[in-house]
Amino acid sequence: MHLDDIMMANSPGDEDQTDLLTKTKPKTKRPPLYKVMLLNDDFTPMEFVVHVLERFFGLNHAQAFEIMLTVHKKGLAVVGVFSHEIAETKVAQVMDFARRHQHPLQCTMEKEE
Ligand code: TYC
Repeated sequence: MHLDDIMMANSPGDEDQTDLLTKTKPKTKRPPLYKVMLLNDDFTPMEFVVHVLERFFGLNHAQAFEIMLTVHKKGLAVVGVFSHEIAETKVAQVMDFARRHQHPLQCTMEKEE
């Protein structure tokens, strides 16, 4: 056995230097989540917003009233966090329901970072 062989040998678990750039990390990434938000406006009745929050977001009356008031006072609020597909469905349901009742209520979604 030469000295060079001893110096180059890798111990178990000690990878060769060339692997550092090529090794891939096992991907355990969860799918991204999306915040669904309601926006304030001057015309949609408060009770309509409360009804939307109960109907489409499964909130009880007290929770729905509280979030409605937050939107009213702050301009917007996150009303739930969902997968992309569920978030899109919620936004579409709210926008369609508001349009059918001729209220300008706006609902949007945004990727959660
Ligand atoms: N600002 C509205 C009003 O005073 C109430 C409102 C609350 C509208 C929340 C939209 O997302 C909203 N009638």
